[in-house]
Order: sequence, then structure tokens, then C-alpha cells
Amino acid sequence: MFDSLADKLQATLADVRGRGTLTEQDVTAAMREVRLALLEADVNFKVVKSFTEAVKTRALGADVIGQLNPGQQVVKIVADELTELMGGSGRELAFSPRPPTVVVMAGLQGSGKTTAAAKLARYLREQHGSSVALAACDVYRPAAVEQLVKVGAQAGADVYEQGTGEDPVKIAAWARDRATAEGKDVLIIDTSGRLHIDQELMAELANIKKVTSPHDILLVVDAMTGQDAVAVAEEFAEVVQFDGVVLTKLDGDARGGAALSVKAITGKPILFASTGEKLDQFERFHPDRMAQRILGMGDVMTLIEKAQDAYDEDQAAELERKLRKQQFGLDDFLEQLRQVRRLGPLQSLLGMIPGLGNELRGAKVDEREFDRVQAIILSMTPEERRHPELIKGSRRLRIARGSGTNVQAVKQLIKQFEQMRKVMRQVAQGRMPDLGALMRQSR
Ligand SMILES: Nc1nc2c(ncn2[C@@H]2O[C@H](COP(=O)(O)OP(=O)(O)OP(=O)(O)O)[C@@H](O)[C@H]2O)c(=O)[nH]1
Ligand SMILES: [Mg+2]
Repeated sequence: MFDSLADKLQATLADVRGRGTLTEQDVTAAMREVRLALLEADVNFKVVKSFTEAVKTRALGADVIGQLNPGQQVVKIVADELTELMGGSGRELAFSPRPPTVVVMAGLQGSGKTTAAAKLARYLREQHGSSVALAACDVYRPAAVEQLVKVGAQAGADVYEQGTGEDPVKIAAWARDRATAEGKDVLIIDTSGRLHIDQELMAELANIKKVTSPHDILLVVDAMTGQDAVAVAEEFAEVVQFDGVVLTKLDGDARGGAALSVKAITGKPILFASTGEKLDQFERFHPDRMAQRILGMGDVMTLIEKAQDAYDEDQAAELERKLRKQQFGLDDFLEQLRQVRRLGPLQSLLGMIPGLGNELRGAKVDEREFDRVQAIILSMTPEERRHPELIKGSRRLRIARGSGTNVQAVKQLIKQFEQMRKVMRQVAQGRMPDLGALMRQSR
């Protein structure tokens, strides 16, 4: 996502970043490029104008602070302003002290409301341990109730439904009472969408709001529709007070215009971002991390969180013990690779590592490489896996044959392993490894 914007901004700012001194002309020229990049990304022109003006004013007025040179300062100002533009520090759902917390999902037809409702339910269950119920208040589309029942079950949430014969406002009120009676922490109400905003839809939403007193009304916005999405959000904001935005289909949005404009135009923050059809492709939206991702500063926090989710703490402790005793072998290496694999496609992970992202984004990661590595390690004896330094000459040949690879591949793998072990020792000793240097070495 945001690929072309990211490339353009990074190119412009790479130029500025390296400079020791910056003149007003330099800043003006850089801002012209930034302006073009944002407009091409389909960011609302008013937003672009105030954004570049804010950056320019701050850049020209800035004193030389701390360790940063003027070029680096401009980059930092752009990052700060991008963060502000997307909502500053970001926010969570407004949990009610008296459960159930009620959340209403609203939005145009096909924006992703039903999917997002189930994703949010799953997220709340996993991240907050909440018990969640979903209310089926879309009675107009024939298959809408079944769809919610299906995704709700996948998300581990109860679905409260009364088929399609009942009035949605009545269903909402009934669902609220039932969620209270059953002691649910959160009730998420799925509503129907329309092709356009119409009075009927708005009246229905207003009535659902009246009978359920929701703590958050979330507007679900399809990022792929760019400026249209923002216009819709603006119209909604005029008629129904919503509290925050769920941005969907970011995976199909190469430009990023909606993400960058919606907060500035509606004044409402983006709470969550959806990046695919699967239920786990959903995360809290962090403006600061998104800004850093756009500027190629990586997204280490998201990466760390993903890693923590997939990581078993006992295994981590065991690993640390082995590292300390210098017993980290190829079996452990293989286990690490398997862990990383569980995080998701390598391609998407690479984009989150600072400095690597941009460089490697175009490169194709070959997932089959993993299978090769696995085959090689599994062709070794347990002794060899513990002491890879034993692997020479005839052993190397045997392993290559056993794994259906060649001697060169075995050599390469052991070299990579040694490098990884070195890095891990540094990390265990509290030193930050130089990832950039490591990548250059291993090519
Ligand atoms: N690629 C991608 N597809 C998504 C995402 N979110 C939803 N979809 C797909 O978009 C389509 C519409 O999603 P729904 O959740 O049914 O949308 P809705 O707003 O409930 O639609 P209506 O109930 O008809 O108004 C489905 O095919 C989803 O799988 C996303 O983040 N990425
Ligand atoms: Mg729906």
C-alpha cells in the first residue's frame, strides 16, 4: 500500500536528508515535490495545501535542534506532520465502564462493514479477552444475516439475529438487552449499506443510535475509492455524528489518499485498518507508524507486536538460555524460521523493517527458499545441527545430496546461520545489530 507515494517522498527526502545546510529555495523545491506526490496519491487538495504550508513554516523557522542536521530535521518535520494529519497518537475504542460497550458499524454498501464487524470481534477477543456479540441489523440484503452468522462463528462471537422479517431498530434494541443479560463485554451492531447516502438510511441509523446509545459509531470507509471515500465520510459527518473511521481494503489501495485525508476533512480519527479479506488482516491504526512506513522509516513496532503474538514465551526463554550458553544450533535456527513463517508472508514483513523496506520492496521473496533451508537442515545429523563447524567436505556433499540441493547451497546456509548467531548474540548482550550491514553481507 502507498507504494508510489512512499517511493516519491523517500526520493525527495533522501535528497534533502543528506544536506548539511538548507536554503529557503531547497525547502521550497522539496515541498513542491512533496505537494505533487501527495496530489498524485489522491490526497484532497486542501489537505495538501495546508500540509505543505505547515511543513514549510516549521522547516524554515526551526532552530537546529540536538543531533539532527537541517536536512534530517525537515524529514522529521514531514514525519511529525504526516502523523498529525492522520490523527496524532491514534486511539482505541471507547470502552464503557458498564458493559456492554456498544459499537455501531455504518457505511455505504460493500464498504466492508460486515467483515470489519467480525474482524473487530476477533480483535477484541484476542487482544482484550472480551466476550463479544454481533447483532444482525442488515435485513435488506437477503444473504446479509447468513454472512454475519458465518463470519461471526469464525471470529468466535455470538451472533444475535432475528432473520430478515423484523425491523432493524427493534433488533438493535433487543440485541442490546440480550447482550446486557448475557454479560457480554462488547456488542457490535452490523447495519445495512446503501449505494448512496439517503434519508432512510440516515433515519434508521439515528434510530438505532437512539435505542442503543452506542459508545462508538464507526464509519467503515473503502480506501480503494480514494477521494470518493472522503466525500462520503464528509457527508456522513454532516448528518450522523460518527466517532471514528475503519479504513478497509488498504491492501488494494496503492495511493493512500483516503488514509491521508479522512481525518483532516472529517475531524474523526481512523481507529482500525483492514488489509485483506481474512479475519486476522486487521489492526489498530497508528498514525505515527503509518507515517514512518510511508517515509521508509519502517514499522518496527507493528513488527514487534506481530512477533510477540506469534511467539511462545516459554520458547523465547529457552532460546535465550541457549544463546547465553552458546548452544544455539541449526535446530533452533530452523525453529526460528518456522516462527517467522507463522507471522505471514515474508514480503509483507520485509516492508516493516527500517531501511530494508524500500530497497527490497520490489524484490521478490521466494518462499520456496524456506523449504530448501528446511530440507538441508533435516538432512543433517543431530550432532551436525548442534555443531555446524563439523560440516565440511564429504559431510557437505552428503547433506547436499540428501536435501536435493548442492554443496554451494549448504555452504551458503551455514554462512547465513553463523551470521544470524552473531547477531543474536549481540542482541542477547543488549547491543543493537546493524541490520543494514547484515543484509549487504548476505547477498
Ligand atoms: N481486499 C479486501 N477485501 C475486503 C476487505 N474488507 C472487506 N473486503 C471484501 O469486500 C466485500 C464486501 O465486504 P462486506 O463486509 O460484505 O461489506 P458490507 O459493507 O457489509 O456490504 P453490504 O452489507 O452489502 O453493505 C467482501 O467481498 C469482502 O470480503 C479488505 O480489507 N480487503
Ligand atoms: Mg454487510
